[in-house]
Amino acid sequence: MKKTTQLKNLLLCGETEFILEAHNGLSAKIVEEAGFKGIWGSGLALSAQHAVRDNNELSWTQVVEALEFMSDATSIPILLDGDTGYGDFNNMRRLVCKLEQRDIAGVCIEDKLFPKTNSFIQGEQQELEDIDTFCGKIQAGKDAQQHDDFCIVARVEAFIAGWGLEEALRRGEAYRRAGADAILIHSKLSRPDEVLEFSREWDNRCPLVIVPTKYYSTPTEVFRDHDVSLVIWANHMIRSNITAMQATARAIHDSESLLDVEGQVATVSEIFRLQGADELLEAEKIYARSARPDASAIILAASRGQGMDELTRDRPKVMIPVAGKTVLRRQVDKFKAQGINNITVVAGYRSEAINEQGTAVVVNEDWQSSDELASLGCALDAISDDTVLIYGDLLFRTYILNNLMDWDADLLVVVDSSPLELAQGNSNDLAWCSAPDDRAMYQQRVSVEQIRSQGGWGGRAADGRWIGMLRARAAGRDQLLEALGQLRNEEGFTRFGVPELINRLVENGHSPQVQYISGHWMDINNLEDLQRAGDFARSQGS
Ligand code: SPV
Ligand code: MG
Repeated sequence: MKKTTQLKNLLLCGETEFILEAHNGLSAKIVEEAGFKGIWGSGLALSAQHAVRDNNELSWTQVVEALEFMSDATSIPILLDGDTGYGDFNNMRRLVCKLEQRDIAGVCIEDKLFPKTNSFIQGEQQELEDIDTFCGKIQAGKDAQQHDDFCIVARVEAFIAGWGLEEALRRGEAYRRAGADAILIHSKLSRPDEVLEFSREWDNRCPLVIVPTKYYSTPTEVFRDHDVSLVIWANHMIRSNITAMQATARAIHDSESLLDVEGQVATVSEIFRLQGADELLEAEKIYARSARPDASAIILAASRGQGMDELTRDRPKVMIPVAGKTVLRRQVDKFKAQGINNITVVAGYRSEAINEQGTAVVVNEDWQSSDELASLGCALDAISDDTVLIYGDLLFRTYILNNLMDWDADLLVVVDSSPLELAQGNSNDLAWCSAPDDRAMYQQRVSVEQIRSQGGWGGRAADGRWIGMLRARAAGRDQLLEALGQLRNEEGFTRFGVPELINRLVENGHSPQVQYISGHWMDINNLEDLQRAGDFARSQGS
């Protein structure tokens, strides 16, 4: 329902309704979440939040700007405390026009002179506007409004300025005739006598609005009994704000610590919630395509590493520095550069020593008696719709990951076809593929058929070596999870590595694609590798 209509309904529904002050987007949202059906855009509070006086020191455009944030943050109507309309009838027309453009439901104007002073500061000395002039302002506002239900509330300041009931009624009646949708009768007394007297005489000629700031101890039932249409709780958000902020500032200053206040203040996540941060994350998934919001990386780093006793006494292999940066940091930086920010490290040996920023660490507690797939099983939650799985001891040139992410395949493994790699006598993770690397410039469509260490396969020479990097996305993710689930139920699962998983994917009828590369990577298996790694990292931008 349009906000103007909501406000009109509050005034006309025949019940006593309540609205609460707000002074910015956040307080407006909090008012709505508390259950209020409307918001009072208090001039006092809007000025006070900027530490300026309620004397039109805040310009009307600054007021309208603040209201826009409040309106954007909420779905309930805002009744602006529009002071005197910020000028004459012409200023009033422009105000109404601008308020409607910002979806503000109504404005209350008071019969004082611009620049006004708050009613509770030397009220008696305040001069009232000439009745006819004020009626002209109301009429101009009503004529200017586009939507029928936009509300103009006329505020009678006769009691504030020291006049009696007769003058208050005379003004109220004139404003009603001029077209006001409701009359706000204000009083600075600590008892409700003036407004109750007025309401008796007013006798429901049109909706009556009150602001019980000074006569706050009056039971609300009394307002109901006097047919008050709308009660404005006019400044209690800004006042509670001030009290809370003063206490917090004092506590932090005096203790030089945050310890005492941490439990007393809203959490940072509560701020995020009020700002609607979740919605942005969802929207990024749809619109910010280049950021790979769904992509994740899983780094297998549970083992200690063989033959590096001293170097891995207090840390796992991935935390050994290579040319000034740990192997893990090098990998994480590459992932982040690709927009992959969801990075999980599966740790085991000395897991507490893994502390690279930007990673989540999960621990394979059985790292000593289990292998890679058991580690992967510890990171099931991290397997997203687009997951890169990588060995933690891998150094590689940036383009290898870039190409991996550019390739449009559901399952993709990186295979090094360089003869040098094959000739080194290292028979780990040899790969047999549907075709050898043709070294052509164009992408070959090749799938992997078998990965194994030691021994041959089918009497054929291997086509290369799997480097310990794969990507599973979309349907490939489900296929990978299915294969992992099957292997989990098999005897020997604790000894299985990622090659067994790839082979099972092939056995299940899937075709993991091969991205052939030629060198430009290394893994660190011993001290000799480590010595080479420094040169590799420095020379190859790895
Ligand atoms: C305001 O909230 O700014 C008001 C109400 O105008 S009062 O402060 O009571 O005048
Ligand atoms: Mg005001």
